[in-house]
Amino acid sequence: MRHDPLHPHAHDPNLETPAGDGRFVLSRPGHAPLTLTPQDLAALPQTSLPGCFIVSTGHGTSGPFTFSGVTLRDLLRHYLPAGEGYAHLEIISTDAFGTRVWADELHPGRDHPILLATHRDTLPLTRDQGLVRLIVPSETDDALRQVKWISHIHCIAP
Ligand SMILES: Nc1nc2c(c(=O)[nH]1)N[C@H]1C(S)=C(S)[C@@H](COP(=O)(O)O)O[C@H]1N2
Ligand SMILES: [Mo]
Repeated sequence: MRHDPLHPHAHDPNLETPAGDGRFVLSRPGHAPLTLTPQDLAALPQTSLPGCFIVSTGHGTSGPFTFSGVTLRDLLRHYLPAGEGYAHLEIISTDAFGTRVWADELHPGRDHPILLATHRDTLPLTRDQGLVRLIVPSETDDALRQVKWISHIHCIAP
């Protein structure tokens, strides 16, 4: 199979915090890209996920943390015009890491939603902690989907 840079099998976490202020670009098929800030996220419905662990094969497990922010589902409900579908999302970071999130992972029946976290244990995420970080509670192996320093979210058309 072709190597997919957004689906690595192993990865050493980047220890060098990239520059940035947490703003990221949301691109949607057929629309102009939008630049969003942590302040924009604060205006959307907030969700808290207690009991999150970051499980790194390289440097051990940290947590439990309560991450809070906006679910990806609520973000898309707000910014994607009603009825517009997408097949999956590419979540890309400033340091060119990332993951894919499939539309069915955002199904409302899921009890552990995927979160765009802006806070950890009620405090804003620091730059070292990722500023805006994807939290995928179902990923408990090697933290490969817990993407820090989000810079782009691309909605990919079906
Ligand atoms: N942007 C970005 N996010 C990333 C990584 C990375 O290199 N860049 N590494 C991942 C891996 S492999 C691990 S183990 C965790 C480390 O997260 P921590 O610093 O909170 O322990 O971040 C994940 N998210
Ligand atoms: Mo990791």
